[in-house]
Amino acid sequence: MKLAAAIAAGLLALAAASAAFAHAEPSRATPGDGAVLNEPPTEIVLVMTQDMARQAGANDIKVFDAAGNEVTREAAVIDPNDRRRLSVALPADLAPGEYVVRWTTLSADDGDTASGELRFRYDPAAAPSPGREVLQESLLGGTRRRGRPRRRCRGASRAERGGCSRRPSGR
Ligand SMILES: [Cu+2]
Repeated sequence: MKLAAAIAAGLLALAAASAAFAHAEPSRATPGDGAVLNEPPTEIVLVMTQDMARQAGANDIKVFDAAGNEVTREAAVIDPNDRRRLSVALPADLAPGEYVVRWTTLSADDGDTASGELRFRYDPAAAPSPGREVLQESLLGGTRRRGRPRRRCRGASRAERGGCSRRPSGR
């Protein structure tokens, strides 16, 4: 009983600290930042550090080619079962080249907006590299995921499995 209260207090403190210092920023990215891919990616998936507010247009991912032209043709969507997971489909005819992934979010936790960009390269001839798939650890990820069904882990991409399994924090 006493221990449970102490744990609850600790989680509240952690939640407060997280709300004060963090926004809904990518903790995991697929493809990873700086990835070199031999096959064109079919979608961009970002898992955020905080829940996103379900508000039209507030959360989005736009992908631009090296000339600055947007290649994404639809708006990003928040996973109906996971308010931290934002994804957008990429056109099947993506040309080889460098791409910039610009994301923007509205946090459901504290109402803060955030934005940033990641990069990947699609080059059929280059040595492939996964890039940085883990961008930062989610402060609340461990507590929020407890007790949730884990079906997202099954058959999911590498980055998503990383989000489900418990890895040492060094990664
Ligand atoms: Cu914030």
